Amino acid sequence: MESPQPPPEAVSFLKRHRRLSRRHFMAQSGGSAAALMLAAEPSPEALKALLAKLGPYLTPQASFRDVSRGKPVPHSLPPERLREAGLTRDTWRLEILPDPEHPATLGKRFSLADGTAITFDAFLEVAKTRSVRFPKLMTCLNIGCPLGMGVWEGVPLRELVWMARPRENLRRVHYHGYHNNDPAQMFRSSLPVGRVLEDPDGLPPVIVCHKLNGEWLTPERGAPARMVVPEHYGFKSVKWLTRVFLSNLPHANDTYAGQNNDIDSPMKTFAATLHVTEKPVAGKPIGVTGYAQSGVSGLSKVQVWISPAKAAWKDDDPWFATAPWTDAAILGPPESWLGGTVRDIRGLDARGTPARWPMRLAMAHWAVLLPGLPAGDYTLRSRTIDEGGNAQPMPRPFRKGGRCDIEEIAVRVS
Ligand SMILES: Nc1nc2c(c(=O)[nH]1)N[C@H]1C(S)=C(S)[C@@H](COP(=O)(O)O)O[C@H]1N2
Ligand SMILES: [Mo]
Repeated sequence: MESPQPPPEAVSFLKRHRRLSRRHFMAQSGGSAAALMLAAEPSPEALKALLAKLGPYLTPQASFRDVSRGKPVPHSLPPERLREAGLTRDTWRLEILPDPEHPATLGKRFSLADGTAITFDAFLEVAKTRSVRFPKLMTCLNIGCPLGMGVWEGVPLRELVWMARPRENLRRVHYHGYHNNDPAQMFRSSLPVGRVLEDPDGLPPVIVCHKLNGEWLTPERGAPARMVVPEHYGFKSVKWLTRVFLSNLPHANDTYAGQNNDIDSPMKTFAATLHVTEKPVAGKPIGVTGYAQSGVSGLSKVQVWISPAKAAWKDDDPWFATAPWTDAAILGPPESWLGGTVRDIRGLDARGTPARWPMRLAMAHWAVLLPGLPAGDYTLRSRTIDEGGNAQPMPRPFRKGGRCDIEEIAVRVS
């Protein structure tokens, strides 16, 4: 059912959009007739309804899309089995061990066998002084749309690594989650130790995460704790984390390397459409809204291009780089993060204002009003330009390093 009142989040989007649209559309005046019309009408009706449809900026935990392997998937275990599996906060134990095949030299180990594995209480004790939280989109390398946008909170993995007092022969950290005690079901991922110990280029740390959007992780999201790797696709963020190996292996050994996946490529920048004016009428402006993922190279622009559906395009320009794209307005950050509890969210100041916007590794919404068109069939495309000036899908167009195809949507004007 349609609700007559836009939800509060949507109202704040409208406010953000009004602010932005004036600035944005004024900057374009002096250009085409469309730009002049927009300058005269900073909050056009055709966009209002579409902006009101945009969902909340942060995805409620239960609304995340789920990517989980296992027979049965661990989060489907009944409560008693969850306890047996060590997947409740009072039964969880995290092991930190030397890799049996390529052992790092450690001063201490945390193991189930000798009763020294880390309990959730011990973990929370470290979290008291060391926990960090940061905004991040969770995106699967192989799915076209993000799974959800969250503020992820946990203990930097390096705090736990240092507790094992590594001395030498440590080049890689690999880790896996609960897998029904069946080695064939193991889902493992790995990182170079350098990335665990240090955060290059202003990235947040790799964390062992226990909270999402201010709440305990749910079983589906990987409770009691999962890895969260800020700049990588979801497969590095192993759920139901139970074991961390400190290893001298010099290369990746991720389960996800199967199926031809490129497991070293970090998150890409790309755009997708969410809403287009329904049943657009000839000569009337067409509103479009969407979202963009800002990858490791950031996001400087979102652009759209609408062209007759059957029009041929240059053979030597597969990504429409030379097409007459129109800039969209990137909407501002939400007015409220986690109900106003913005304390200690990486990248935000004490009042919740991001130091840069759009934020890297996060989502941004965008909107644009296109001039009216004659009746006919059209193809609408959107794309991003990253902070290096690369138009999507460049600089990394290969699908197995993350989905970033230029989206195409059919629009009929009548
Ligand atoms: N233990 C475990 N962790 C896992 C997975 C899994 O199957 N098992 N799937 C991974 C993949 S491929 C993705 S994309 C993300 C999805 O996170 P989400 O289900 O919280 O959205 O979880 C990752 N962590
Ligand atoms: Mo994934």
